[in-house]
Amino acid sequence: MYKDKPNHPTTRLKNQGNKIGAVILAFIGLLWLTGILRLPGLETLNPGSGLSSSHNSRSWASRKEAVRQAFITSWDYYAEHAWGMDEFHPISQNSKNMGCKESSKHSGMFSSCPPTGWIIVDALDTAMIMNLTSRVVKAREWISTSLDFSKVDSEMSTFETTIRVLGGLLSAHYLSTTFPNLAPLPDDDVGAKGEDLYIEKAVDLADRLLGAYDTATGIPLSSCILNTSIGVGDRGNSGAASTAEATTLQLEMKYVAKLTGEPLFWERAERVMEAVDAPRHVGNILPIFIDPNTGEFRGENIRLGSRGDSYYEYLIKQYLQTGSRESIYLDMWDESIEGIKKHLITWSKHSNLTILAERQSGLDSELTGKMDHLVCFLPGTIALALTHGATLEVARKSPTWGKKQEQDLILAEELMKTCWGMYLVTPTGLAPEITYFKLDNPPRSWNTSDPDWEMPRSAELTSDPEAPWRQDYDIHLNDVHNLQRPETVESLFYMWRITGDIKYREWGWQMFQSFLAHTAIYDDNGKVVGYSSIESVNKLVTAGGTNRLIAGSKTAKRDNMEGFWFAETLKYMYLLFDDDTSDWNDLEKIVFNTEAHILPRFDIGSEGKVWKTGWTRKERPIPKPGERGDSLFRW
Ligand code: DMJ
Repeated sequence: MYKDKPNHPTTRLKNQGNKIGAVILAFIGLLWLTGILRLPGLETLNPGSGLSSSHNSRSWASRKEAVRQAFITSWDYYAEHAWGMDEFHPISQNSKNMGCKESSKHSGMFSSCPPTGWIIVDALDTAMIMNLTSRVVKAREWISTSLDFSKVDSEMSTFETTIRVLGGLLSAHYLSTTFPNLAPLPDDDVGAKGEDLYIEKAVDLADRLLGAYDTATGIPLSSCILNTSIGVGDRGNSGAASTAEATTLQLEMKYVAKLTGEPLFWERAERVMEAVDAPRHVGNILPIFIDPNTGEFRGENIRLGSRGDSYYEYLIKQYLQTGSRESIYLDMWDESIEGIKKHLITWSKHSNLTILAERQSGLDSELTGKMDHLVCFLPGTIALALTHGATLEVARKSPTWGKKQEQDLILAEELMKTCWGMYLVTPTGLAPEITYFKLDNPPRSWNTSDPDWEMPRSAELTSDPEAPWRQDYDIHLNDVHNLQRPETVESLFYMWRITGDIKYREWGWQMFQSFLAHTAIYDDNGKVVGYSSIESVNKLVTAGGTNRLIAGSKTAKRDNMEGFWFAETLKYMYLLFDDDTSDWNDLEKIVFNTEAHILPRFDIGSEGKVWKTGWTRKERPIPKPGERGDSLFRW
């Protein structure tokens, strides 16, 4: 649903109540958050104004608490006005369920289009790790009494339903059963409504979703009607499936198989990987559409943005999920990363920023210097793939660590910086949905022939408003919206945990403050009641907008609070500032699904005797001289 970009912003401008009061309170709030103003009796936050401010654990705990408060505010407002509904529009206070066409004020009536848990289930594991017991109890009660997939008769996205709802239920099951001290249930609630609630709902949902996999190739159709378990092809793209969507279901289905002992879930998910790998696409980077009936790619648009992104993410995460036993997925990841370097990486014209570009008409077509915000998951995922979740310090002691690994680390660091620059370059401090970059003509490429070649390093992103690096960022009018997306903070989280470089935490804190300043919505008394995606990261609506703190409260809002604001953006922010060392928070023991739901790594049994990879990769066809893939050509 969010894979189709760009979204064209409307010119909707909302009057948000008492503007003067809101502005004053926002300003006071910001002063408080930045530590300039300290109210007696309240735990104060460490000043975030200077990036070199103190890094003691108390300041990080305070910052973590500030994120928790933003989650509570968002959750409580949703609970007050749209409890149980799938979408929430916090300014109008309208809401709607997935199957309904119109949104309206919450009536509590679900009969015509029942709810799917789109927000509650997505938000649940974040509430658990934040120890928000009463809210978790309320959500659990709702899941028990109001979530019934057998009633959902609308076409649900196979991918989104899997990553958000199935992933959320599985994570809730894992956390609540393995770590009962997280948001512990009150004594008199033990066993209420069935202790197996989350897993029962998850298995029912997974079973219904399998209907989408009934295709000639096993590649799932893009939608599924849950009450009948019937798959529906994407009408908008002549039935083609999105590559990322088809290949971002495996962590969830394999965990269901592991929990239930039912191999069908495993086999169906795995068969998709075999089908997608079968054409052995040149360069090991894939076009973003594939035909579920023939298994052939549709078109040659190759990118790591929408419809391409999480294919790559789930390669390395599948390898990690099953205890690093399924080397096929590591091979596929390794080959893909080499393909990405060779065909998609270039550098910006003025400041050598590393750019993850697109080939919109195949590997022989020109590079387009365009980065969806979605691609910013990659730096963190590269770091995860390099160390498998260990710290860099430990990973560097491994005998397999060498020059290639150091080079990939630089790639991750540089891409991280480019993504951070997307935030730094705008007046709101928030990134747009899509950014274009000025490239050389012709664009530079990764040097694969010279073993001594060093990757270009970028210039410092200085605060000078005239600094040349700013000229490299080119934001088009259609792409100026911000949907509260998580990818950059997701990568900051991995980069911080793995490298231990404090700057990633500081960048995250700065980013969080920008979210507070520019996405908050207010009630008539000027109190912050929630957060919304915004129309433009560039436009401050007031005159005299040099004062970001004041002007920021008047960005035009889109009137939507996204599920992934709860599930991902606030979760990764919280974990970025979290020093907890529990197993559920240990990157070597868990994998996050693509919606940031926490799943355990597990053993597939020695030599895969219990669960195993049931397929091998096909031989790559030998290209004729001059054909693509020939050594004179490119592979
Ligand atoms: C999330 O739903 C998932 O992370 C998905 O893989 C793509 N991005 C959105 C949020 O931006």
